[in-house]
Amino acid sequence: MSITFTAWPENFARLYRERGYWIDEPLTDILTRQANNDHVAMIDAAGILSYRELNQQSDNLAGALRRRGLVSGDTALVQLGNVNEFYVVFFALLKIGVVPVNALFSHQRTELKSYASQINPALLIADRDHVLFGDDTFLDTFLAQHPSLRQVALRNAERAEQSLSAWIAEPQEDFTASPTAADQVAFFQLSGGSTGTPKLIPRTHNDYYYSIRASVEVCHFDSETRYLCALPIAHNYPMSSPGALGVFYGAGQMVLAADPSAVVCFKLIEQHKINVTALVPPAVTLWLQAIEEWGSNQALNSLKLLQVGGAKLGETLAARIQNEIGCRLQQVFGMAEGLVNYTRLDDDESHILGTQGYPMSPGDELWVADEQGNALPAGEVGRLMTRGPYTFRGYYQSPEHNAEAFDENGFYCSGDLISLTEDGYVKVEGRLKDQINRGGEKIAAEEIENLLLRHPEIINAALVSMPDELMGEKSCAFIISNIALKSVALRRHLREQGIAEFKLPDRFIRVERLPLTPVGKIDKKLLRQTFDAQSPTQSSGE
Ligand code: AMP
Ligand code: DBH
Repeated sequence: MSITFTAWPENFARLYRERGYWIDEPLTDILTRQANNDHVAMIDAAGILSYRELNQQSDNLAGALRRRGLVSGDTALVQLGNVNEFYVVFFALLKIGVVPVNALFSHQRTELKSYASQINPALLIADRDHVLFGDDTFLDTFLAQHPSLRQVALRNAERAEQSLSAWIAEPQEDFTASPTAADQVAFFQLSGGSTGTPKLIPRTHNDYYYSIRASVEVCHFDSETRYLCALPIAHNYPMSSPGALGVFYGAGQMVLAADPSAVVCFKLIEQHKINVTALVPPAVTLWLQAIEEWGSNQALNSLKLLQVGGAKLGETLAARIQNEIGCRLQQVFGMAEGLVNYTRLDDDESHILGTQGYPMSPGDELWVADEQGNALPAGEVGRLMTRGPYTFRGYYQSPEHNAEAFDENGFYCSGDLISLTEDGYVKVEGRLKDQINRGGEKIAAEEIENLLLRHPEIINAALVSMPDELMGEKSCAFIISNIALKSVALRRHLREQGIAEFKLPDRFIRVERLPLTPVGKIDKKLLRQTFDAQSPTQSSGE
């Protein structure tokens, strides 16, 4: 059985094949074409895997999963951090046509439950090192709540029958892969979201493989590439822009960092002669601070290219990269839904510093819409509308949301406000969607508001962004309650619901009433103006 999803209309599918964007090969081809390559593919804190080993280990695991009854069309919930096993698991699942959701390692109970209830997974792969899976308490409840789960494998498990590493070590000869068809769903990507429940994005082999090949071409990844993956491994950006899969496609080498801090990364860059990495803007600021503090960028000598994306990079910060880090900058404006824009390696300085690049594929269609849906000319700010060979056509099982997110011609409205330059470069100018971009980590306001409303003393709540020098944006919850509530208590309430730490509001403000727009919605624009007049040093009102 294959997964139901919104496919591209037949005439588009034909066009994308004719133009060579869709090649009808599974994503596993990225690895199997290197099956006899003994060069290093991947390095984490625990070990090194060559391409041959990565391929063999994923064959082993795929066989082990088959023997345990997993079949094509099943789904899996996976939560692994920046460890080699992530890609052993990813390829193993694709090889047997099992469709995964890769949760972020920062995700907690609420996110995992939401994903599981959307996909009804047959398999759970998790890590004993994650706080939720340190013992069996959560696991037992989770299994009871999701009876679709038939198998569990744990990294660092004590018992062999649940041990991911034992399954990976099960020898497997003459393995024949049976991935899902190339025009079917390969895996689900996670949306940053703007609604109450986190949405899933079906990605097909054809569309995702194309986004990787096109990225590799734009970014010149090849066998000389030594890429540091310092962002969360499951995120679309380090997976595909060109990310780990781009490294594998080019037969380069990837090194995994536990986090993007300068302390961790500078050492790895020096040790492995890393020449390219991808960061979000706040990490760039911290790297520049570290260079100032330590008085040297010596450790970063090998670094040739720094990709920055996930949130808007200010021009002042951008300008410091070349001088102080001593490498080229590439801006990356992408989304798990598809469209990725890059500044090109040979662009002039004004484009690299002042724009977020332009779409990576000539097959990408992009225009700017006003509120009535009319196309706006260059220079004017409006909503980003896009469709193309690797931009999805619908969130998984979300007909109502899809009706709003797409126009009648299949253009996706990302909720970003942009303008186009005369020569077709994108500038990100703001956002319409009800989301906070906290240094690249996206928070759907509605998700947090719903959790706040579960508090017995909270009558109403609105989450909005407030400017922050380091993170770009932080989150502030305006709440109406009959009694004063301490922010520690409110954070505890949210933690008890089990959500990722980055989603906890940075500040709480109690108000008498929330301002409304003429149509009766909470006027978040007005709420955000609270911060316009404040200096950044002003203390938080709690
Ligand atoms: P997600 O839905 O989590 O994949 O996040 C995608 C969103 O991140 C985009 O729609 C933008 O709002 C934001 N984003 C990504 N890259 C950039 C960038 N370079 N500049 C500004 N915003 C960005
Ligand atoms: O923020 C993103 O989601 C993102 C940023 C850069 C992304 O998905 C990508 C590149 O592919």
